[in-house]
Amino acid sequence: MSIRVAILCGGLGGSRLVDAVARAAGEEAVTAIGNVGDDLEILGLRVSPDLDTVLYTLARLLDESRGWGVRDESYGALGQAGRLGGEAWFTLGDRDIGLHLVRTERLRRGEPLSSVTADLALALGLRVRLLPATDDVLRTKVATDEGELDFQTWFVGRRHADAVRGVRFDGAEGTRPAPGVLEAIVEADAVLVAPSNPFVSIWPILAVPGIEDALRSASAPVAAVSPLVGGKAIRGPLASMMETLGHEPTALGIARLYAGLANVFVLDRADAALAPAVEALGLRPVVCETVMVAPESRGEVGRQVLEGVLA
Ligand code: FO1
Repeated sequence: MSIRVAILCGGLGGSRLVDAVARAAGEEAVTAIGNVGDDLEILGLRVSPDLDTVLYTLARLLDESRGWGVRDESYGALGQAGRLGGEAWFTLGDRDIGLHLVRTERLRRGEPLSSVTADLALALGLRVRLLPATDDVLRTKVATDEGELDFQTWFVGRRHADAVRGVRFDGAEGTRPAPGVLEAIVEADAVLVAPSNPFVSIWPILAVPGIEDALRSASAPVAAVSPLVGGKAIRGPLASMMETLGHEPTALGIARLYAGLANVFVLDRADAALAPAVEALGLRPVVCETVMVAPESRGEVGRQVLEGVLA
């Protein structure tokens, strides 16, 4: 019988782990549960960056050097919108806009995000199951010294230059897990928390009532993969966020965030010396290869992570 792996994911690190496990165990083995706190409405379009990064990564369409959007893009539509006075600070390529048009139209007709996402995945030829954490509206807000900012205003508009003082998930209390999310967690042979930013990629998933409880009651191992390697994030502002939010910017600092929620912690070989301290937190450490920048490296990382977590 094939295994079933549920992966909580957001952003680039999330999409890479989904790809890694899909390469190692087969796409059908994977249910990816994606963050929607980064979603935005811009130029009348509904954009779901973290879901799209998973779709584009698996469909081999991602611009791997930027880590978002479609490779070999053109920007005719956005250029024209900008010349006509529209918002052009959030870079939407022409092919990407095509996907947003389809999603937006179907959402306006009243279809839930989960069924639209499932159809997009199917149309792209994917066999991974990709679920938004919720079909309801939940938006990440970032507290800074300049006041509270929408996630993408902080991240893209202001290039995440403002120190983060806190994070909040607007609307989370009223949301429900999307269909299939709780079942995927409860029925999995392994639940993985991807090497995504805990504060703005994983916490918004756990903010959906019911998801954290499902993780805590899962009979399968729940394993968090460290997004910090040698004290640095592969990409993005996580290391500086750890500091401004009062946490040690190392894999051990990440392990402390997940203690009590996960029971396994995967850390890179570069951080092997931290394994005893991770164990002292009550997390079983798995030390293996975790860097997945090169697509060709991912199958082996997926294999090592699964082997360690299921041991
Ligand atoms: N990130 C940027 O740094 N600048 C952009 O202009 C930008 C546009 C964009 C368009 C579509 C999409 O799916 C993602 C996009 N991203 C952009 C990335 C994205 O905002 C963030 O990486 C994630 O939300 C963080 O997980």
